[in-house]
Amino acid sequence: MSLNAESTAFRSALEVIRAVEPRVADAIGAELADQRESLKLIASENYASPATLLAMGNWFSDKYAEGTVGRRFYAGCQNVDTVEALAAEHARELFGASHAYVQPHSGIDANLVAFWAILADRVESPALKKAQVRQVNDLTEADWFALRRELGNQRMLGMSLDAGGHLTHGFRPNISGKMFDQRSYGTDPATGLVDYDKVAEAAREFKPLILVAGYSAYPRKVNFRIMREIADSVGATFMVDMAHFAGLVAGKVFTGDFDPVPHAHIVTTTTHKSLRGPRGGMVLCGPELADQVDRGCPMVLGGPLPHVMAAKAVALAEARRPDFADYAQRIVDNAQALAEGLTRRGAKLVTGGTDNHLVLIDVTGYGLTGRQAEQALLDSGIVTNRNSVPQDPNGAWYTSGIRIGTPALTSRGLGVAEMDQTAELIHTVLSQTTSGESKAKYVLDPALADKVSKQANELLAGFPLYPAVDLG
Ligand code: DSN
Repeated sequence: MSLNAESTAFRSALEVIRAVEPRVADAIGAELADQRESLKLIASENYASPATLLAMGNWFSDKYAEGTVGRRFYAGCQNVDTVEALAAEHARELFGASHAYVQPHSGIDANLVAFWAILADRVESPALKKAQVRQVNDLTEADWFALRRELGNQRMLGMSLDAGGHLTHGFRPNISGKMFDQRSYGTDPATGLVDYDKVAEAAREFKPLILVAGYSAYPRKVNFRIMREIADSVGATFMVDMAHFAGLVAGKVFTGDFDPVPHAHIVTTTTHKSLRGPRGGMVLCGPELADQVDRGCPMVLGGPLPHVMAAKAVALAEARRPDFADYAQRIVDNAQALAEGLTRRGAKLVTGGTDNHLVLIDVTGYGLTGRQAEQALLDSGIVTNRNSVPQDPNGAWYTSGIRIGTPALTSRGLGVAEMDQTAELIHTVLSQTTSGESKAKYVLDPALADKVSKQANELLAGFPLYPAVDLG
């Protein structure tokens, strides 16, 4: 696509918006400027392609399309059917899945759809069975009471939050922690790695209905073949939330035992992290759960977002191109270079390194809390987020870790040499910051923050973001 086409498209869109509410047009332009200037190391963020972004701004946004392809609760969905079917086809082909449901609006939504499908498939509830075969009017108040009782308090075993698990895997602040009786498996205190024997032991004791694997802050691969064996040994449904590493699965960096799709009963993901698509979610599964998954809307989800499904189709088509595999490999090469650069300079990393797209620095090694480190880095033009580390002494708010990820900078074209420079900037800030009088306060010389910020900008200058987009 030529420079002119992209610039013209975005300039024209902003001109149309500006005529109605100029402050929105200004904010959109300012967001691009901010993203261009910051060293974005948030492990869950990326930069979608112009084609993906443009596919979202159109008339599909105006359409209701509850139901599934060819079976809608609204008339006139033929074009929505086209894009939903395309997105699902690309997803199936890309991941080798027999079924793909591309309607979830986010990762939380995708997980709720999966939980519903597993409950509906697995829980022995006569009332639920009646409700499923559309005899809802025949259900008595006692049936409904029984249905709620039978669906509630089912058991889920997932990775603990401080080991890198996700809030939606049964933790109290999320609805999954209120729906399910949850237990966690952690990581080995000495190595920081998942101890599969301990997971098996926890599964034998707890006998979960659902065994969940997947993480948002674990810097290593998970062996999904072993996890499936553990699930099978206790009759659990094995669910993998691959939101963080979907791009590495798509790009065939995670294969064999480390590709969740052949091993899990059901796989959920977001589409906007390492997969580099629009903000949204997706569920992959085999034929056994497909019917229940397809009930996601209106069972769990609000009306699908056809404009986002159009963008998912575009992004998934991009991920099927050979150059995406190269991108995925560079994400991991960059994360490993960043980990090596930090370790060489004395940083303490959870598990001592990384196999994936993220690195978790234990900032207690610098005498800081995660919150202090996050803000000091932000003052210096480096955008990261604080994160718990295993057995975190500072709790989930202040934390003791900084999570950094490479999908976004890799999309910009930065490589291993620039990762070493990035490690130097991060280490400089963290080693020059001292703890203040509270877990949130810190002392950092503003001149140093300014100097690092300028160096970060110089580093980025060689790798322009959206180089073909000139907003004028
Ligand atoms: N918020 C995402 C992350 O940053 O990992 C997960 O939901």
